[in-house]
Amino acid sequence: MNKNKIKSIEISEEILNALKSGQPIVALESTIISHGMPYPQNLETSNLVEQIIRKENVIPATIAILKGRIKIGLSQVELESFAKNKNLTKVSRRDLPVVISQKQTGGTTVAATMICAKLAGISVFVTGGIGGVHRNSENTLDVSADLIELSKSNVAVVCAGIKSILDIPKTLEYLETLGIPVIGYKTKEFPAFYSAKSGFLAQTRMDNPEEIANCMKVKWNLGLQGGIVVGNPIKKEFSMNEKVIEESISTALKEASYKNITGKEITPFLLEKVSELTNNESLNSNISLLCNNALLGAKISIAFQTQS
Ligand code: PSU
Ligand code: MN
Repeated sequence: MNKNKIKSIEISEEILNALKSGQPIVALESTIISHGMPYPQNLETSNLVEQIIRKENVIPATIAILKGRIKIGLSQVELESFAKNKNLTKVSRRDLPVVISQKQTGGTTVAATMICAKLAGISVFVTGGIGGVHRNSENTLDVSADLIELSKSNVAVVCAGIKSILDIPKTLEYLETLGIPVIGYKTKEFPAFYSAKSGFLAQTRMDNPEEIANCMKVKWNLGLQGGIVVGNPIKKEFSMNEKVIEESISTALKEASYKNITGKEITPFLLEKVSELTNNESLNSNISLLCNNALLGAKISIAFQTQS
C-alpha cells in the first residue's frame, strides 16, 4: 500500500492481525445501516450479523467512511454513533473521492464496499440485496453502479438476490453482459430478496461453499477481473407473500414518480416506503435474510482461505 492510501484507510487492529495470519474475513456494507434500516434496528442487526460471523471463527469487517477516512472494522462506539447519525451520505463509487476529500461521513453501498474491501485485501462480502437495473430504465437510464463495480473488483458478493423494486430480468441480462458469474445457492432460480422465487434462472446452481470458493479461485486465477454474485434465497418461514410485496412496490414507485424522486435517493426511498406499507414485515424479512447471508458468507470465506 502506498502512503496516500494509508492516509485515507484505517484498518482495525483485529482485522490487520487477521489479514497477517490468513484468518478468514467477511466484509459488510454500511448503506444498509445509514439508509436501509431505521435506528435502532440498524444497530441491532449489525451487531447480530457480526456475532453470526464471529461464531464461525471468521472476522467481520464493517466498512464505512468516518470523517473522510475509510474505516475497515468499526468499534462498538463508532457503530453506535454511525447508526444514530441522521446526516449520513450514501457513498457509491463516484462519491468516494468527494466524501473523503471533504472529510464527510457516510455509508458505503455495495459498489463502494467492494472497492474498500479489495483495497484492504478482503475477498468475501455479505449484504442483503445488490442494486440493479431499475424498472423503467429505458426512460431513466438508471442502472446501479453496483453492477459496473461487480465487473471491476475481485470480490464475491453474497446477497438474497435483488428486490423487485428493480427489473430482475434486465439486471440478470446486464450481469451476463458484464461477464459476472451468477450463482444460485442450493437453487436454480435467482432469488428475489423478500421471496425465494423470481421466476428467472441464475446462471448455475451450487450446493456448498467449497464449490463457490473454487469458482472464485478459478475466475481470478484466469485473470478475469470482477466479482461473483451468490444469490442465497430467504428462508421459507420469513419469505413474504409476492402479491403483498408487488402491491407495496407498485404504490412506492407511483409515489416516487409523483414526488419526482430520482438518482441516488430512489433506492432508499423505495426501501423505506415498502417497509412502511408492509407494517415492517419487510424489515423483519430483511434482518432474517441478512443473518442467513452472513452465515453463508462466513462459510465461503473459510473455504476460500482453506483453498489458498
Ligand atoms: N437494495 C436493498 N437494500 C439496500 C440497498 C439495495 O435491498 O440497502 C442499498 C445497497 O447499499 C446498494 C445500494 O448498494 O442500495 C444501491 O443503490 P443505487 O441503486 O442507488 O445504486
Ligand atoms: Mn441509480
